[in-house]
Amino acid sequence: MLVVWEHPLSPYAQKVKIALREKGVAFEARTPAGVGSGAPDAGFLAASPAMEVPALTLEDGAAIFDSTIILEYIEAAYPQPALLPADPKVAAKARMIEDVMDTRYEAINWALGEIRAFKRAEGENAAALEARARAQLDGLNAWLERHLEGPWFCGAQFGWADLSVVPYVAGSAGMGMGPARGSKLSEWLTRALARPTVAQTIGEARSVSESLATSLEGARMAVEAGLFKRQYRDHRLEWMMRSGGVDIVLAGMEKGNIRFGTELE
Ligand SMILES: N[C@@H](CCC(=O)N[C@@H](CS)C(=O)NCC(=O)O)C(=O)O
Repeated sequence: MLVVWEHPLSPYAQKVKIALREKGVAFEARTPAGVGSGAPDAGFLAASPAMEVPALTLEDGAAIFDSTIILEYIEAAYPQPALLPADPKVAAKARMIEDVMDTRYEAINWALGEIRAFKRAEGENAAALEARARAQLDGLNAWLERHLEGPWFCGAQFGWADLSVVPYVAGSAGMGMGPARGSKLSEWLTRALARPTVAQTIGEARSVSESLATSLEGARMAVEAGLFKRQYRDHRLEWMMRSGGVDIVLAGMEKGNIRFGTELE
């Protein structure tokens, strides 16, 4: 059986699980020990040298990392039902939406987590960063609404674009930063969350986040002590640098509780 290396809270992993569920492909979901700490278990490292979830291990042992590459594999290996629109122009639109979500939108949700869960900023500093995040989310939500052309992003069929948007918009909504009530995007979110494949995947994330809430103090202390190093890379690092979080990055480097992208060997 396929193995999906994941963490239920990872939006990238959620994309993959929704796609497999839409296609009715059975898989075993495995959360690697130590994921996110900077020192995960060896079996996972073999599948994902960058130490990121998701990764997919095939029946013959071959492994694929990166959610977009995994989605491409799934679409080619299990073509029905198609998730990527047949029209090349519409397919490109779906991929552009995915890219915006994976880079720009994800960075904002992630930064909110750093501020709230890991207390990287407090008081006025936290309020200023949150205000930037709110303004950026409003901008992205407006951009998304301009691309919403029917019940789903690419028309009549739920597909690649929708499954790429829902983890992130559900994530910001879960932090009280969702789209405006009654907006087109909020109605789309309600529709998407009612879909069984999405409901199951987001439900798994919500139950993990409820149980994590009780152990969050432990995780925070591990980060504070530098035992758990959060990954500041790519768009996440850029978000901090341009949204007022330079001090957070510098403090994290000093305390040794942040790290950058993994160097492959
Ligand atoms: N480009 C990758 C990004 C995956 C990613 O960033 N995953 C995060 C979880 S949301 C992760 O595993 N980070 C590793 C870490 O924090 O150590 C993809 O699309 O799969």
